[in-house]
Amino acid sequence: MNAPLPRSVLRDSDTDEPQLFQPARIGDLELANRVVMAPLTRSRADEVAGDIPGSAMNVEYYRQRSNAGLIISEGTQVAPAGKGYMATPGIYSDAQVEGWKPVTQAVHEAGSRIVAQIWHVGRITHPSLTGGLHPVAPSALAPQEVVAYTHEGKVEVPVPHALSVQEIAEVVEQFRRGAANAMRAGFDGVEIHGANGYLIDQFLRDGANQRTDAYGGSIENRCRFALEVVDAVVAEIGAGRVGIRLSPVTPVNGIADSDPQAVFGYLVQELDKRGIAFVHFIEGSTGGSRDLPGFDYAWARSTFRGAYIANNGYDRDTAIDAVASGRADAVAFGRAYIANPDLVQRLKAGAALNTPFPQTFYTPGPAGYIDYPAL
Ligand code: 8OZ
Repeated sequence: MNAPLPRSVLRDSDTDEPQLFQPARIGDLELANRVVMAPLTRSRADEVAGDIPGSAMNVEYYRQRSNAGLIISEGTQVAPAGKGYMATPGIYSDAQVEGWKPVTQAVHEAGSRIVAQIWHVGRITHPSLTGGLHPVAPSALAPQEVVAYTHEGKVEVPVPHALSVQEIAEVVEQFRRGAANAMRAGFDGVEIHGANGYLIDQFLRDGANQRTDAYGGSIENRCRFALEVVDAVVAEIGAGRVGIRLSPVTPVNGIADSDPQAVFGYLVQELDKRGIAFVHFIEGSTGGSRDLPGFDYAWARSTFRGAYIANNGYDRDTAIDAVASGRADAVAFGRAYIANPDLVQRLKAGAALNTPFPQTFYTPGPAGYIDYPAL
């Protein structure tokens, strides 16, 4: 796994190309360039067979995008209860591991690297998506104004079950097993999904976590679950193959917090101590404004000694500048990668980008998935 890149890919950095397009090392991973494909839920796994990825269409989608130095897979649930949307792939069953293998193989054959985004949605789901399992969360608080998209249409999410300490340990174990499975499936590592109001984020925030035990209250206690997940995953696969995605100020999925700088400031310092490969920051509001106040990303960049992957609303010029100026080690593109399978070639050439079609982001089938044209 992660054999040295061929010389043709790992060039000397003596070209006049922007650094964004030059090789880099992130943790244990050697990347051909610093363009990252962000994790993107596409809802095209085989749900009937058991949330299994790896259809010919899934393989082709990732193969087309293997120009990225690093691909972060779509969110992949570590357990049935961690699923919150239709047809998202899992990483807990042997069949799912087998399903991922042709995906990781195709990406490696194209000279790219791929980590699995391991995910638990917590309270952002409904029993009709989890095989009847009730949603779980740090506290029995329903998120405000959140609906689940099910086969029966939009439904309100129920008040979740507050996890017991024993159940928290079981979820940590599910993340650990997800990381082990990711390595068995040929991934180069994992990104822990700590963003966007899902289970880890729910523990971090005082708007969702009102526990009075060791997992709630103080900032240290609210960060405990996230750090136990990180520690378990690091123990399983090594710190050099582990990253985490965070969205300190994103208000989605009913998440709210009184002091993101304090919570994420502590968390970043603890992540730094653990020597993980990267932190992946959604700067501002996921998919929206970058100008939301509340967290100092430059501070995080200078505090965390691993790689800093920047995300949210970057274009060619701002991405080139972020890496050239040292504000980021790499830049992740989400919607641009949905619509532009050859994004790196287009960015290098300064070519126009295709327009993404939101109406096919989460629909089954190849339309809007593998049929966006390359240059
Ligand atoms: C869009 C649709 C479904 C899921 C996230 C995993 O917000 C997601 C997601 C995004 O991180």
